[in-house]
Amino acid sequence: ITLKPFEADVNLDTYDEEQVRLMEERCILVDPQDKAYGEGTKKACHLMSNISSGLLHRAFSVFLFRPSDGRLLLQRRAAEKITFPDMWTNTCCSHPLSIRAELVEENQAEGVRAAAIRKLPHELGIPPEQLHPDDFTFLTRIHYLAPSDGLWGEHEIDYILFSALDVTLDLNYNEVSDATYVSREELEAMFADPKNSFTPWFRLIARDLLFPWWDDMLAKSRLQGWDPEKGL
Ligand code: DMA
Ligand code: MN
Repeated sequence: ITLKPFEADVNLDTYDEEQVRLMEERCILVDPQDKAYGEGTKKACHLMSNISSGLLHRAFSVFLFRPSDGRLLLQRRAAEKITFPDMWTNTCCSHPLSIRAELVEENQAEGVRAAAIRKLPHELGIPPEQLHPDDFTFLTRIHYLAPSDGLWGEHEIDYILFSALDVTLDLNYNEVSDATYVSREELEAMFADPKNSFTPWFRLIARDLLFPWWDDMLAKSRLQGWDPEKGL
């Protein structure tokens, strides 16, 4: 047999059929300076054998807050997910694909914001008409590596997007088993309970970045007059 570059001969038969299909998506390969240089399948990008050789791709993490009370929307990843199943995490994470609309780096990461608007309906069933690119603020990028199990892991330049937006939910249970809005105190109580497990990137962002931004947002007169365009 001949293997495509980076493809390992990994048997996916034991995994969920739909999640295996999604492993054929084309992710954007980047260097550590986030310069895009090519594409690789989602499967190739998430194999630890490739990650250990330095393979890195572009991703995004959405943090969506409810304007009425400033609570953050969390999701619990479905048992069907191949990487990091059953873990609680931020509102929505995925990858911009190697397609023209999602490769656009200008205009405050336009391509990544387009990818977020594609995935929020897919994972959480948010009607697309409730989502507009201008409602998402690109805050920063983080570079991180985290193993999931022996075989799979993450190695990404992750774009962090914030939004304060009223949405309706209709969960895709192949992606998400539960979703809940939490205050800062409720999130800290969840972190303190050993029965809950969390994705490594959400723990990292919560530890280093989330709370000051969240506090800032709440402080700006309980979200009144907060303008996502102006950032935080
Ligand atoms: C990948 O998320 C992105 C980050 C920031 C870890 P994911 O595994 O939920 O991707 P997808 O929803 O496309 O499976
Ligand atoms: Mn990834």
